[in-house]
Amino acid sequence: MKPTALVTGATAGFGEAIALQLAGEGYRIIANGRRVDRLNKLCERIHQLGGEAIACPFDVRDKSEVVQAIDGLPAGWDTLEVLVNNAGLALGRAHIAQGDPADWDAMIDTNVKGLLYVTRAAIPRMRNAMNPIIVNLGSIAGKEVYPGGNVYCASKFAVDALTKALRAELLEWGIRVSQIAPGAAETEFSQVRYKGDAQKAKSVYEGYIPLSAEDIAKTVSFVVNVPAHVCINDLVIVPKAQANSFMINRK
Ligand code: NDP
Ligand code: 8X3
Repeated sequence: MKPTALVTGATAGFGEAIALQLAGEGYRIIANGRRVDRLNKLCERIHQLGGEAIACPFDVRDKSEVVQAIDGLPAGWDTLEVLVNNAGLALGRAHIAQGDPADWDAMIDTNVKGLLYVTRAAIPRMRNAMNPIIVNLGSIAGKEVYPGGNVYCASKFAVDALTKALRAELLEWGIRVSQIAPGAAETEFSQVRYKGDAQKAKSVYEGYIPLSAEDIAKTVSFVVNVPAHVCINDLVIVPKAQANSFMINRK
């Protein structure tokens, strides 16, 4: 049986590219996200390319929806070799003093609690897999804070901490746990962050070449496909023009 990968947030950006990359390598894909039409299109595309994929729509913030969906995976799709915890978002760039608590709730509920709900539900499905691995999408925002990053940064610091905790706790079961921490990548991320302000979103990537979703998909592939005795604990990847969260060399 070919190995199976559950990818959260596969309707756009990194998740979609990761699903396509892994499908191209022979993984059977369980594609998650909330936008069902996009999930169906992604699965159709994978089928046309000769791969196997099923849509698994749920909101990672909804504890019972997560459990129902993962417990209810169809026969033949219920052993997971790979879990990619990718679903996530930033909302706004306000300082804490002016921040919107609804944005804070959404980021913490999605990036932190969502990752926990999905991981908890998936672990029993990974225990009997051949060479299981969990890949968490952190961020350089989880390595250093920047003004206006506050709660998003905190949520990604939490991903960093939870990655380390899971690695220790799943050691005896042979489940590898890796984090990929990207810098600026052009996806729908900034459109979501700036709530549809296309100009503001575009300006984030002006004057340099940002990472692409495909760059991250290839990185996930690298981390997943290392030899079975190896684990990449943490991989920070940025565009050449970016030194850290504060310094981008724009021409
Ligand atoms: P996109 O906005 O392009 O994609 C985000 C994905 O997450 C979408 O598929 C969206 O699907 C899904 N998602 C969001 N909320 C939920 C939810 N509640 N339940 C299920 N799925 C959800 O962003 P990216 O691809 O850029 O981001 C992917 C991950 O990478 C995020 O965790 C982000 O924090 C991280 N990251 C991004 C960077 C960047 O510069 N782009 C850099 C570093 C890290 P839907 O709306 O259909 O539910
Ligand atoms: C996204 C990268 O620098 O916008 O995680 O926070 S950043």
